[in-house]
Amino acid sequence: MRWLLAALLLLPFSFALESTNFAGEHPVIYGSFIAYENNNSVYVYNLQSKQNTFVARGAHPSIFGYTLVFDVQEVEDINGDGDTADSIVYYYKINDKTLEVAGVGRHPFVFSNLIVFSSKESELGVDFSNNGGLEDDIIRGFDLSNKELINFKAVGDYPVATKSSIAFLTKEDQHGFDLTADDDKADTVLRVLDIQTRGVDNTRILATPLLLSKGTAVFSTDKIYIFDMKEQKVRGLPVNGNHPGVYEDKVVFERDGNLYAYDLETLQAAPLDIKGVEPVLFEGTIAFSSSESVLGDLNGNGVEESIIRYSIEDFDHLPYEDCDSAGDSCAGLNAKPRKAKEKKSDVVSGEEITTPAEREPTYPWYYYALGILIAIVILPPLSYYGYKYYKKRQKSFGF
Ligand SMILES: [Ca+2]
Ligand SMILES: [Ca+2]
Ligand SMILES: [Ca+2]
Ligand SMILES: [Ca+2]
Repeated sequence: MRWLLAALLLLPFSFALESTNFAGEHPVIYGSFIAYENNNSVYVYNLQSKQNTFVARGAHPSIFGYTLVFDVQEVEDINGDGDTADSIVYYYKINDKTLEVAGVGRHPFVFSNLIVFSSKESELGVDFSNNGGLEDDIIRGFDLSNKELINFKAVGDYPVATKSSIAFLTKEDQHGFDLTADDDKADTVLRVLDIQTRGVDNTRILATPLLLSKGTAVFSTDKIYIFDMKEQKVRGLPVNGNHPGVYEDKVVFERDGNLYAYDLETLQAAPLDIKGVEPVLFEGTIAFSSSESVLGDLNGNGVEESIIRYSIEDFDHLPYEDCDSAGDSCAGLNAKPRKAKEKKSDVVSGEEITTPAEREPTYPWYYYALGILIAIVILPPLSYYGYKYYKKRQKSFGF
């Protein structure tokens, strides 16, 4: 009977750590497609067919559905304006293999039918920030449904978008205002534009470029933050890490060359036992890049590169822990949540920052009773087979 239970527990998931064997960096993932950059070119890898496709020269890929967008610095005059000085935003339809120009700009992000990106005032010939110079970055868009360019006229860069709003980073010295009210113009601040009204909200939050999925954005300033696009609220997680990626209630990130998962429901972290950097997540698949300087020649070509790899994980059943005691496998990640209040300078007044340490449980007693009951029934077989699987997996990957 036990083998049957084990089979049933493992049936819905097929775990696998895989290498594409292709060199690359900065992966992004959507569905069964991983797009990435290598040697100033953009590629797309199909996880199902294992087919790797060269798309074009370019960088900074973003993917949604069958639409892949990226930017490229001109070598020849792509937009036909008589110079070779522009950065061009391309969009590529993976199913049709068509490549077209969205406009002059950089750092594109695609969501549904909208591509957002930034353009230099000098590329548009207008001083939108009214500071006498044409050096500033302006948020623009391209509507894929009618092929129209949209100028959102907001000073900023690194936009990400949902159906209703665009979040982006504004440098105070470009905008000309002390957005954080701390008597300097040296900060980079997260602002949010309402696509319908074109109104811009200043969140006063200091941020780095965001990764966004399903309305939740993440960024890291060593400590990891999540930003709710709708509520415009930031929440600091009690872990330190780099390059967080998010999908629904799971966050993945990198620390010291190792990959971790974080559960936003239980507020716990789990090591993935995988060497890699720049993780991104879609459903149960994490894509990342792994250095051969750490793992050896993964693709056996005699050249030391970074290789695009991915792993299909059961993110709901990882060995999550609080990271607050020395015995925890994630102990070193602790961002000392109790000190979060003193770190208010990170997130300026007016913004709510909730740390797990301050959170009160809000469930009625019978949730706990039910939880204990479920634990009594399910935990012994689950931990038995979970541990066996975990050991087996450790063995099979060898690190
Ligand atoms: Ca040109
Ligand atoms: Ca200007
Ligand atoms: Ca300031
Ligand atoms: Ca190699």
